[in-house]
Amino acid sequence: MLIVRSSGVRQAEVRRESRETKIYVSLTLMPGSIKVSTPVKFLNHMLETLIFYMNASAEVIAEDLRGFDDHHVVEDVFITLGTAIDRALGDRVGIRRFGWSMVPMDDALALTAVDLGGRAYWVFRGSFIGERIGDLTTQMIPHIIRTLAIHSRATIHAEIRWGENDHHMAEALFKSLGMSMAMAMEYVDNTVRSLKGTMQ
Ligand SMILES: [Mn+2]
Repeated sequence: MLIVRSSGVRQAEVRRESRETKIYVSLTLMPGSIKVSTPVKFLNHMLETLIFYMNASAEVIAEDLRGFDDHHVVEDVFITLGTAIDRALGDRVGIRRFGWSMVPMDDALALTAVDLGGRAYWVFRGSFIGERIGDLTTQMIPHIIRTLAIHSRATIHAEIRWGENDHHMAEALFKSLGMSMAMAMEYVDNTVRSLKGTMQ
């Protein structure tokens, strides 16, 4: 069951419930309070980072009804957050559309570029040293990029250029993604930034 409610004020509330997970996302594209609660602790850290650098405020609550591993809840959180971003952007008229950033964190360097023109595509380059960071499996990180791109209808190119510490590499990536999204989502003027005349 998918219930979507949105208004014209860059805000969306999305609930996604299945036999595997229950997800609630309330998103406003303005800085403010950030409340994140999922069973995957390192995911909470990355979600708070992403939302903060996206200049957004949000409440993200996730429950895992089966508890097999981190896969279902991580994927379903990003399906729901991506849907909320899509709804909050509405017709996308007036946004900058493109955003990019390169972010270091000590040893790690991450770069991302996004296009919010309405077409989903994703490229991820990079590799982690270990199989998990805390309770998040590192193979879910490229999967997050893919899921977010599909459901927010964004093109996302993401690269972890180098690094020696998986926590730093992941955190630099989510900071960079947040900054690129903030830049692309920023309202510029009342024009459609496409020669085609529409971003639908
Ligand atoms: Mn950290």
